[in-house]
Amino acid sequence: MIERTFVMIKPDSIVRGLIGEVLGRLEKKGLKIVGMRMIHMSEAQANNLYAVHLEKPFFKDLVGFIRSAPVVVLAVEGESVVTVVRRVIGATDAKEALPGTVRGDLSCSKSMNVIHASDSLENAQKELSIFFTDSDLMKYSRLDANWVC
Ligand code: FUP
Repeated sequence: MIERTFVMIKPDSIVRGLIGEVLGRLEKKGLKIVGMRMIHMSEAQANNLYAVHLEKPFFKDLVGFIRSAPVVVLAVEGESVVTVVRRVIGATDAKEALPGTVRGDLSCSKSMNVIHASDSLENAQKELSIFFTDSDLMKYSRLDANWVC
């Protein structure tokens, strides 16, 4: 089934100059970027995105980190894209993330872990709606659509 998911290139990637590297991995996998914007996340957006972690001891640091520099927010479309992107990014704790995954190759940190992606279709829809309206999302076809996915 064609799905959409929310992906965010986090502040550590931006200040380390890794936007192209991270985007390239998604593109090379065959995933279609249908929305993309660089933003400095508002406190309201951060609280909304991480609402599930409100009571966690790391919540304040998490929001502080995510607002410490810009992020690139992405809407990504493809067959089973929620699961595919989660596999591409790897485990939350980058020390545990397997080589070959974005986090496994580019970080050793549990908090500054390069990239975020929604963990379910339900969360994808919720997270996309924090940053995008339907009219922000692009319609086009990748020429290699029948070759890579
Ligand atoms: P993930 O879905 O892989 O991004 O992981 P979680 O939703 O569990 O966590 C969201 C973010 O909180 C992580 F990307 C990093 C941060 N976090 C910490 O800083 N410390 C923790 O112990 C767990 C998560």
